[in-house]
Amino acid sequence: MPLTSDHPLLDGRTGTSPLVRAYRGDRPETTPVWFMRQAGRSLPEYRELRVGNEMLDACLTPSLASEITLQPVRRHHVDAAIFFSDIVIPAKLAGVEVAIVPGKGPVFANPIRTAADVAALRPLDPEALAPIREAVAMTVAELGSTPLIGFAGAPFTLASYLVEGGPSKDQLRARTLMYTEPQVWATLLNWCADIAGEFLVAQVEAGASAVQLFDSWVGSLSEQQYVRRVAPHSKRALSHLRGYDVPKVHFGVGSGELLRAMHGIGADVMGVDWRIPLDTASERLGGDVPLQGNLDPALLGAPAHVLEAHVQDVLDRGLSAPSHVVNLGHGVPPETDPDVLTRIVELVHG
Ligand code: 1CP
Repeated sequence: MPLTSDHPLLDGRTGTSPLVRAYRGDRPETTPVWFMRQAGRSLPEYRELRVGNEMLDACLTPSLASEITLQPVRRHHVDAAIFFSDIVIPAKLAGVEVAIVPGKGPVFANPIRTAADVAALRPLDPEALAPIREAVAMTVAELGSTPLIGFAGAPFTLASYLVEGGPSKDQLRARTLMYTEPQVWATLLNWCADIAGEFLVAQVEAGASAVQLFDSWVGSLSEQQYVRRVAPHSKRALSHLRGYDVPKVHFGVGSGELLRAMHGIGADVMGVDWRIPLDTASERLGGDVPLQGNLDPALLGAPAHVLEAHVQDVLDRGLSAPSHVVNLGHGVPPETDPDVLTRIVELVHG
């Protein structure tokens, strides 16, 4: 489906913004920058707003989700907002019982481990996405010419949480299921792909100007297994956006060996983690893929001159790609001094 003429990408608000231009392979006058997990615990204004509000309730209360999304844009003058939500929200809206435990992450009361568990998963009713559409619309109305990035968790990362029942180090249980019950696995990943795809469509239709598909834990897979058992489902998630002309970013932690295969699912831009320099990433991708990344979050706590040299190095290496959006190699750690992030934005823009 095409975007409507009042969508920010088409009505003159974000179509020529530095972020959208860079995502489309162009080099704007200033290099755009935003940060994964820019909303959240590094900001005192976020911590204040969260007092008395559970994480998932905040995500599903449009005024709160919108305000939290806007906070880092006001403070840091980043080139994009990323919608404040969580990768488990579509599962919750499809009726799966999940809580976000402070200091831990998403925890599922009933992990999905058998054919019967998978068969009992219900589709996501588009009506259930109403709070998401409302929050996105409210946010976009405030953002003006700053694009909003919508996002979803990719099927593998989402399925890892569902199978494990919560965060895990190596996604062992999930990978065991992948090998031993390939049919159950495929059905589960298709379900994840469809709820993620619908979540993305809701955000785009309500005004998001780009999307990012997070396959955060994909680095625990071999390339062979990724291509065979995961990539087709990630492709299915993005295929929900067929016909919508929005830039699609794909990102995974520890994905240096998988960059080419991950790009192949239909991504326009590849997010790169901190383990592989951008020039190497660009070479692996054939030199013609816009890149996003890849400051090492560990350097956010380093002395200013060390951090500044690192930012410059990332900018220099980013020149090897057709275009570059500066970001971290993974999310902002909660203990980050937010002034450091503001300073990075000034450096990149300067
Ligand atoms: O600015 C933003 O980026 C905020 C929006 C956002 C996004 C894009 C949040 C809010 N979560 C996510 C995606 C998300 N959630 C991912 C993919 C990105 C990534 O790799 O970081 C993943 C893996 C999750 C799962 C999750 N949710 C975790 C990780 C647990 C683990 O396995 O290590 C955690 C801690 C959460 C909770 C969560 N989600 C978001 C925030 C701000 C928080 C912390 C909640 C709090 O305030 O305590």
